[in-house]
Amino acid sequence: MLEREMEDALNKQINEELYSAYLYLSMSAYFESLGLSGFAKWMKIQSKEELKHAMKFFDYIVLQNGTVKLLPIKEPVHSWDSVLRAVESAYQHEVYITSKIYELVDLSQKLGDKATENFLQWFVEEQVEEEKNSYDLLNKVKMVEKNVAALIQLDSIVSNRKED
Ligand code: OFO
Repeated sequence: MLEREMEDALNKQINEELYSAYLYLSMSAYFESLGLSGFAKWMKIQSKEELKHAMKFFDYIVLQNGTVKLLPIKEPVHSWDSVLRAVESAYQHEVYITSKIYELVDLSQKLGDKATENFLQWFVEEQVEEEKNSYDLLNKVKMVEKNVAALIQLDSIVSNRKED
C-alpha cells in the first residue's frame, strides 16, 4: 500500500519519464532534419527506453493498489544550435533525472516505505547506465565536432545501437 505522498511522487515520475521519451523523440526528429540518421536512430531507441521506464512506474503503482494519474506532458524543445548542444542537453537531462530518482529514494526512506525503496534500486542502477551512455556519446561528439567527415562516420557508428 502506498502513502498518498509517495503515490503522487511516483505519478510525477511517470510524467518525467514520458517527457524524457518526448524529448529524445524530438532530438531524433532534429537529427533526421540534419540527415544524421544514425543519431536519429540512437535517440529513437532512447525514447523507447524511457517509455519502458514510465511503464515500470505505472505497473508498480498498480501492483501496490495505487491509482495511476497521467499528467500533461510538456512540449519539448524542437531544435538545438548544433549536434553538440543536443547531446549536451541529453546528458544534462539524465543528470536531472538521476536527481529525481534520488528524491524518490529520499522520500521512500522518510516514509519508511521499504518496498518502494527496494523498487527504486533498479532505477538507481539504471541511471548510472543512462548517464554513462549519454556521456560517452557527448565525448565522441566533442572529438569530431569540427570535422564533418568524422561526424558522418560517427553517425554510422552510433547507428549500431540496438534495442535492449
Ligand atoms: Fe528514464 O532514464 Fe533517461 O531519462
